[in-house]
This record gives sequence, C-alpha cells and structure tokens, in this order.
Amino acid sequence: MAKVSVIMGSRSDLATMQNAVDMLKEFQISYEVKVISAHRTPHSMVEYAKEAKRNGIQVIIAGAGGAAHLPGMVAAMTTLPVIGVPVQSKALNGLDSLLSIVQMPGGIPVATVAIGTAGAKNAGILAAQIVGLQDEAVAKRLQEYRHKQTQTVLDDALIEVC
Ligand code: RP5
Repeated sequence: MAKVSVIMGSRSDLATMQNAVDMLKEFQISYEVKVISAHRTPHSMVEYAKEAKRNGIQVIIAGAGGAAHLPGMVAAMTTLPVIGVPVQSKALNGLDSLLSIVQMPGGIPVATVAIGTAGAKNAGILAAQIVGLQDEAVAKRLQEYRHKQTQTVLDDALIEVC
C-alpha cells in the first residue's frame, strides 16, 4: 500500500515531479504517482483527496504550474499533510505557481517548497521526514543521507591552496 501520493496537474509536470519520486525511492518508501487536475478533472480530484487517508496515504505531494489550484484544493479536502510543489511555468517562470500555492488563507495549510526541481526533491525528502516520524527504518536512511551529503561537501571543500 502506498504511503506517499505524488500527484500533478498534467503529464507535463512529470519531469519536475520525478525528482520527488526519486527521493521516495532513495528512502524506500512506497508511493503512487498520478495525474489529477483541479480544473480538468475536478471530480476525480475531490474523490481522490477524500479517500486518500482511508487508502493508507500518509502524505500527499501535489505539483502544479500556472494557476496552481491543485495543492490547495486537495488540502481543503483532507487532513493529511499536503506538500505543494510550484512547477516552473513557461509564461512566468513559476512565480505564478509559487504564489498560487504558497498564499493559502489561514486554516488550510500547504507546505510549499521552492519552484521546480529543487522544490520537488525537497518535497520528497520532507515527505520522508514525516513518514520517518513513525518508521524507524526510514528515519535511519534519512540520517545516513544527511551524513553522506555532509561528507561529500567536506571532502570537496578545498578549492585552492597557493
Ligand atoms: C497545470 O497547467 C499543470 O499543473 C501544468 O503545470 C500546467 C500546464 O499543463 P499542460 O497544458 O502542459 O497540460 O494545470
């Protein structure tokens, strides 16, 4: 059963959202990936959001671009934590996506990450951190990931000695 759901407004978002999926793979967390659009398939979105918790999902990562309603609309229909990924749009470089997702009125939170691939990657890690609160094996993998990341930077720190 999937613990993390990765949804996106369009197949064109997949290249970005794959970065979240890659992190879930890294931490060996079960996931499902689906295209669900707030404006093109609104009824499926409502159904999916309402059933997600009952279906064993613990965290929803929702990516969308432009007038990016998906994360906020999904968050309105579930008490599961929702992480919003602003996909980089062509017209406004993702600033539209970011503002659409981050500016939720008080009462319905969406944990919004950075625009584009870095944001999607962080969404995957953040979802793992949430799952890791109750899953020791995932928490351990997160510790190892951090340790390796730090070590890589330290090993590569020396730029020049003259
Ligand atoms: C949004 O519109 C999607 O999340 C996507 O980022 C954007 C463009 O979608 P397509 O026209 O490429 O399907 O709903």
